[in-house]
Amino acid sequence: MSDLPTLYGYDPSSYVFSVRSLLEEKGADYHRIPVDVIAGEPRSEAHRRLHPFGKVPVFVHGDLRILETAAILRYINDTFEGPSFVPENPVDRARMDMAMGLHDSYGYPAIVRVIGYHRFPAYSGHPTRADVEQELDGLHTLFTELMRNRGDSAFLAGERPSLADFFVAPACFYLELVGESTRFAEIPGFDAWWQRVKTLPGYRASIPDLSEWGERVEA
Ligand SMILES: N[C@@H](CCC(=O)N[C@@H](CS)C(=O)NCC(=O)O)C(=O)O
Repeated sequence: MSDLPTLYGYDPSSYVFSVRSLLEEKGADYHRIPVDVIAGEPRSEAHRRLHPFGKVPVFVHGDLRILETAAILRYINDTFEGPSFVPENPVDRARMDMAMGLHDSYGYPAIVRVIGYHRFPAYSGHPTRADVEQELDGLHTLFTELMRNRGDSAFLAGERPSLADFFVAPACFYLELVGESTRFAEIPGFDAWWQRVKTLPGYRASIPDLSEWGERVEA
């Protein structure tokens, strides 16, 4: 399986952002095939042959097709050269998996509503300000729990960055972008962690070009 892998994705997608961050950290070479989420391309018949639920990212390597960002991140971590971002000890691995699971279950759906309110209301079902406040309350609970899980560690699951940091970082990027992140600064440890993550080269190199949204974000 020596062929270059292919990432089907939409750069602004937070999940695709995570995958690109890890590929950058690994220094991996790969093909990119854009699939425009806002234009509805993931739901096309062609894309559904790759992902029956019409989502990105999809990662193809040789005969292997991987769906689900957590699985893609694990595969990239385990298969490509470069440092590992999966902690060796089981306690930190559990903390990493827990952070990723919490973000998937309680973070991502809220992020879509909050960002959608500001940038793509039709795509996210025209949330009201009251909906956004409710989602931000949920995100406050999530980040509080993530910081509790982090404890005194520098990163979400230990002293070194793990898959969890790359998984959660895009959510924080977007909350900051739309001016909804100030309330999280009061959560003990949150800001110190977030400023640390922002220095990671893979994260910085993967900040999406949002010019189609009329935005320009510096790394
Ligand atoms: N559980 C999936 C979620 C993927 C997902 O929700 N992707 C969004 C973009 S961030 C998407 O493709 N949305 C297209 C749509 O719903 O039309 C994963 O971990 O990869």
